Amino acid sequence: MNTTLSQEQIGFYRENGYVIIEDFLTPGELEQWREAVMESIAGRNGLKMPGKNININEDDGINKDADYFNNVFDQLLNLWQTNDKMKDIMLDKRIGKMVADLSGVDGVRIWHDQALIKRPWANPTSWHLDTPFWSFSDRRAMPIWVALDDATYENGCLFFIPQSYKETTFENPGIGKNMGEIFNVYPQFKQSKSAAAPMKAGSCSFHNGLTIHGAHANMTPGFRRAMTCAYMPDGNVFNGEPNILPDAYLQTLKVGDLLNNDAQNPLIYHK
Ligand SMILES: O=C(O)CCC(=O)C(=O)O
Repeated sequence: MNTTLSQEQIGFYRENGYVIIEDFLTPGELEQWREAVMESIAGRNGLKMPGKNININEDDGINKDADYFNNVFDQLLNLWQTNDKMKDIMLDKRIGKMVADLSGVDGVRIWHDQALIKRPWANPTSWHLDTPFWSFSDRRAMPIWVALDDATYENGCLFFIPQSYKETTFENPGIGKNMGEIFNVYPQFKQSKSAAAPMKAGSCSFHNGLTIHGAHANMTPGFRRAMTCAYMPDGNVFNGEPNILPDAYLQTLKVGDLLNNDAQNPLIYHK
């Protein structure tokens, strides 16, 4: 795994709110990730995430326009909790260190992982923000997005609005079926030039959870598979948003409680 970040890459991330790391995985590691992801998805029998009784083709109560959203991608969350190979992959402290170096935080916890499988002819992923969906509010949180197939203009590569993370807030514009709805909330970015992020399989990106981003439709008969994981800086507290937290755990939480449960949000790196 290519986990060494140059000062230039860190500087680019801090300026633009995203960075692409070419050849993050070796060809052998890419095969291991693909195998683990597909095995863990098969083991789920359609269950979207542990702790909630929701299947991948059902309304999860989190995203608007379920009928449309379920044809954006198959979204399976917290595979690390139900598959040991995924646990080894996702809890890798070298990735935690990359997140700490990019964001400047001391400790990094997993918020949730997710496989995002754009099926043939899938809908586009509308422009959206990530952090406002989550149960904590931290401007430094971020996901990694690892391409398991070549992500191209044709099959649904990511796009970012550079520097948008410096101005967006924790208000959630959602992710509906109108591609550009977010620009009604952030009119200052209506004229912005987007940055495309085509990637070879095994490359990855990190983006700030407050960077406006989206993805093309899949205009091909093939799959565009990605494995992602969102990271929460250590020390964050519950903001009242249920998001993906298991119902049983939610019942024990009140706003302001520290999110330090290692069974749900393991600490994968600390300086
Ligand atoms: O894979 C996609 O289409 C979108 C990914 C995304 O929005 C994310 O990883 O935050």
